[in-house]
Amino acid sequence: MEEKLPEDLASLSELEEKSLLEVLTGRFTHDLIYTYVGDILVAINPFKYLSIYEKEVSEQYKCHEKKSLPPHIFAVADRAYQSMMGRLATGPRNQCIVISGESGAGKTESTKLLLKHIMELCKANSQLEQQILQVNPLLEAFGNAQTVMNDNSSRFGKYIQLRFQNSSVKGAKINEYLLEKSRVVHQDEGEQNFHIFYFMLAGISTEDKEIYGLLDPTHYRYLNGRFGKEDVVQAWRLKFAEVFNAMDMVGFEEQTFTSRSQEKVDMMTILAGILSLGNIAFETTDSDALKVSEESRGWLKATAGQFGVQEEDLLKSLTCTTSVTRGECIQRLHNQQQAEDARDSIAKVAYGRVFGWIVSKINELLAPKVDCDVELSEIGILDIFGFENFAVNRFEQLCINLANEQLQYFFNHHIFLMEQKEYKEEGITWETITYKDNKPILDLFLTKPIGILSLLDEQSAFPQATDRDFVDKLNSKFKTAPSFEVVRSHTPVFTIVHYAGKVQYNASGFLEKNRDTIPANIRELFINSVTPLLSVLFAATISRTGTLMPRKAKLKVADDNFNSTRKQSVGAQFKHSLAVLMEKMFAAGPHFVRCIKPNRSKQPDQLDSKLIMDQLRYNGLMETIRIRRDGFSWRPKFREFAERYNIVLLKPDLPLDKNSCMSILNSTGLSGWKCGSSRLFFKYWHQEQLSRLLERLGRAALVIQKNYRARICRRR
Ligand code: AD9
Ligand code: MG
Repeated sequence: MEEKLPEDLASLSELEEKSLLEVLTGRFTHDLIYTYVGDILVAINPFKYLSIYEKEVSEQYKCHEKKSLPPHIFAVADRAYQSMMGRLATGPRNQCIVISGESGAGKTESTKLLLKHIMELCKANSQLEQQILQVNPLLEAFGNAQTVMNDNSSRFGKYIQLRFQNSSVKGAKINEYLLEKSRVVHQDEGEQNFHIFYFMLAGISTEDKEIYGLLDPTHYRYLNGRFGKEDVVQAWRLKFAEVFNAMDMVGFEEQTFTSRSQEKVDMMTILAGILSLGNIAFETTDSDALKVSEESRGWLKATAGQFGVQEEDLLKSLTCTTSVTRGECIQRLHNQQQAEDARDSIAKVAYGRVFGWIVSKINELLAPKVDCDVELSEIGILDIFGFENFAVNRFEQLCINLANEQLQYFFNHHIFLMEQKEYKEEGITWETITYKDNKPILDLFLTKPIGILSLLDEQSAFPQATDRDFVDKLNSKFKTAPSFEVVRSHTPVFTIVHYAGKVQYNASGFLEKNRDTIPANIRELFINSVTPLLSVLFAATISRTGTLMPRKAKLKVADDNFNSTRKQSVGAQFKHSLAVLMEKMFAAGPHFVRCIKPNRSKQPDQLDSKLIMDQLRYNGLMETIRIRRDGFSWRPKFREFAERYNIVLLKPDLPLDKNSCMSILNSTGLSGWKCGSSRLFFKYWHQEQLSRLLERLGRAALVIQKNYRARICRRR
């Protein structure tokens, strides 16, 4: 089996797609879900429980030699941890693990396994370890939802940074990206709202339901009037208890004598308020004025109560916009559509704030408690949505695909450019190796002054500009750019040729989403809420580091969705977060995990070959395998090589230098290798040839080694 199912795809002599697939399929049918491509770990989602994460297994992957154990996610954690500790080859102390793959491929599960193993490695048998492990269930309850692709799909991206002093963990920090807030108000067929709503409605006691003003789940429009069957509801009930437990463990406000903590009560009340808000409907009167429909009166009252605001004030912020122009207060009445949009944007912003609060609270509680002059090292884990190409692609897909383009660039840089750099340093000629550089696509998005994002900002700054104007501008500026395609259509669409394929974007709503403003009267409404948490959430801003800051200390440019004249657009914020992330990652030692989804139906033991090949291709793995194979995959230092192969010359006490290496190699008759200034460069097949040679010499070598050791001992 070993012979047929190699653990490293880069070591295959046949590079045909067929043979790659054969290996992966063969391994998968034996439940070997992990395979290497050089240093990269490929993980195929098994969609079933495997007993490979038990304690005995994790014990083995502690400070192990990479080649000595089968490929495993724990091996990646171990390598990152050992590198951070400076125990492996030299390189930066800070490490980052980049996990990629499409929705449902297993990124979040991999993140959790990495976290778990790193906690084991640093023997952090402390309260802090438990706190760190509880972060995920908490984030998942508020940031994950059931989608057609994945029953537990992360609707936000995250970078978890674990901070260490020497070998022990001292704290953690989370950066979150692009929470899909639109899910609060709308879900496509077969999808659900964020988990927390279901957990809450299933888990809450009848008494608490009354306190929070919650009714039967099927009443709520934001949940599409649907709930779960009894067994599902039972599971949600348990999850609800788990979330509250996680909040306690992480250290959210202690329970008070009333046995309820104020912050948690507020949080639940806000969530209940969001559900009630969704049920408010509007109708026009005979006089063309807008009013809340008769059946909605009760919902309006309930929402106002839950949000802790006056009913009239809430109504006003739904039915009209107030703006101040040259000191004069101007009110503009909404039509029905505008009132519905205002309602939905209040729900989205309130939910976004609750999520932001959870993250900032975690960051506050898990911040390292060490003197500021203590230098901490870091392992970061990036779990971010994969490349998306749907029937209709919107602003969210544009941002997600830009992030993936940036990650692909990082990957290319590491794999290819670093490889090239090393050849150069060692004086080896870089031969025929080429790769697809996606820098031009990144430039198309990010270049100043006229990248796509800056053009979008420019248009967003004009109140009268339309999405069509934006696309017209794109068409005129980029019509000759190789990664851009003009689309002739009545709808405002354009195409980008991404590294992973062409994506057509529909720009309807781009300007609005990029501005993401909330009307001043809505902010005022919430600041004046008698619900303390709500008031704080709108009176404070969430800083780029993810902590809540009082409004006074607010940065010049707001970071979240404030309606401020100096507010940064969503595109600009995202561009900034990406730049910060990249800066961190480029300065760290990278590790890559490529997750692969075996089939679309989430079934165990089923493998769709075409689906696998597509993912290998746009994950950059095919290209990597080729480069690894075309290049010199094994590069031992002179000393390492001479030590291991001096046996070939039957001279174990040979000096461990370049000359000895040359003598050894000349005597083997191998060809095609190269000699650098400090190390040798071999193709993958050289290693096999040398091990066969060693095997042949095995007996003789053993005898010689024995005699040599005896001689040394006698000398001592
Ligand atoms: V998304 O982009 O957030 O929609 P992910 O994060 O890539 O997606 P996730 O980790 O959530 O996917 O995995 C999807 C499901 O696959 C999980 O809920 C598990 O049921 C299943 N899974 C993933 N990895 C493993 C594994 N190593 N062992 C067993 C797994 N099941
Ligand atoms: Mg996920």
